[in-house]
Amino acid sequence: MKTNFEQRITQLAKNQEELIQTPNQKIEEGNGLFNRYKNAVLTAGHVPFNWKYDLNPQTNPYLMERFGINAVLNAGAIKWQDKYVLIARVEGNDRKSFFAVAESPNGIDNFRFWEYPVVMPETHEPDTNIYDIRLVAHEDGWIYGLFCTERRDPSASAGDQSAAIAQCGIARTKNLVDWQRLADLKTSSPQQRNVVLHPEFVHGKYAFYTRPQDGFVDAGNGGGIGFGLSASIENAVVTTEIVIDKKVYHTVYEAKNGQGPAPIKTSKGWLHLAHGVRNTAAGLRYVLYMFMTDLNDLTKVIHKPAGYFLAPEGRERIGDVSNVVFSNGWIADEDGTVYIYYASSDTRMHVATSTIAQLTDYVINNPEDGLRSATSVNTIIDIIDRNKKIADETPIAVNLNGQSAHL
Ligand code: M1P
Repeated sequence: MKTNFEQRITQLAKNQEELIQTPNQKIEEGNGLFNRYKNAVLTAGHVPFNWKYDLNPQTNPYLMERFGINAVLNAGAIKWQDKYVLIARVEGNDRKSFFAVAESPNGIDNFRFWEYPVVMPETHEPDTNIYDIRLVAHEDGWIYGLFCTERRDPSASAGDQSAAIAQCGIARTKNLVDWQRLADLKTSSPQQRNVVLHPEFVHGKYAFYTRPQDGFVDAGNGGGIGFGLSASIENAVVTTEIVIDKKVYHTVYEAKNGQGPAPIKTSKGWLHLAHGVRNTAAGLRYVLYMFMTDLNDLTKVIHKPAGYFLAPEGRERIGDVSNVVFSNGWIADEDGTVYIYYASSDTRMHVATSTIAQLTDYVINNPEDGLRSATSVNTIIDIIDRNKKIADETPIAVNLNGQSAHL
């Protein structure tokens, strides 16, 4: 006969296995651009229960959760040894984030955390909090992880316990287990988040997407996605940041924006996924948007459709920081499928799938932002007129409520 302690451990193990092994299903009704999936791919519930519970009845007679996990979000992504690998931001109940690797055989379900969380080495200046890693297999042969390292602002008064300084931490690895920490990126900006390494050398140098920002939360006079070069990666310094995609009045990125994962190279240009932020009466709203840069000049945006690519929907709207989607990881497979990993409301991870062909068509052919209501109306009228023309030339027969009609 099992003791109550043993029964509860069995239940914990069973619940966790059921969660991990639940097959995910594509939601077929898409927008022609991507498909969402029914289940979140990684949640606090996926974190191994032996990270949370002391399983010894002598030292934990109540089988009490000793280390609570609050959320699993903002994961970097990479295809590695034929597995779809996420390095997630795991946030404890204590508000501290750390990184942990989870892998899946197919990219859409069965994500399982590795045995231990990542032990990230530190610089001489210890990190208070680390989060939002971007993974890049660089042409120099290393896998890099660039992430935000946050520390208390040393100039803050004793009464101000929330003033922080965010900077870009850099680490590299060959096996995703042993990490070598390099010096934090140096730029002239007082705050840096959302820094991403470009996968190729540019003029023989390491290239970085940055996000110069005045304050910890507000972009202030800074903001925009910047771009800069550094001769060294061990002691990376970007002296000149060119803003390639700036904040714009009355858009989904009017308050701030940031590069998502590293861009994907296509025959037409580099595909970028980014997040845009605007303020509302209900607080900040984070959405994802896309653009394309020139193959020969990474500072030149050659295509940028209007508005957002993906915004929080349904249950994605609710969480620790509601009305947020954020992506810092995607995987482009050999067959052209793109797995877009995104977190909703700073709480859990999802996947959406698309293809290079669809994403390229989207960025090139969807209309640009005319920046005014009247231009939006003109864009719609143009679509209606073209649809009327095609309907006259080659009408499509449909059956609506038992009645045949032509569109
Ligand atoms: O809470 C939403 C996001 O806020 C920050 O984003 P940004 O760097 O653009 O300001 C980050 O803390 C991010 O982790 C978080 O998801």
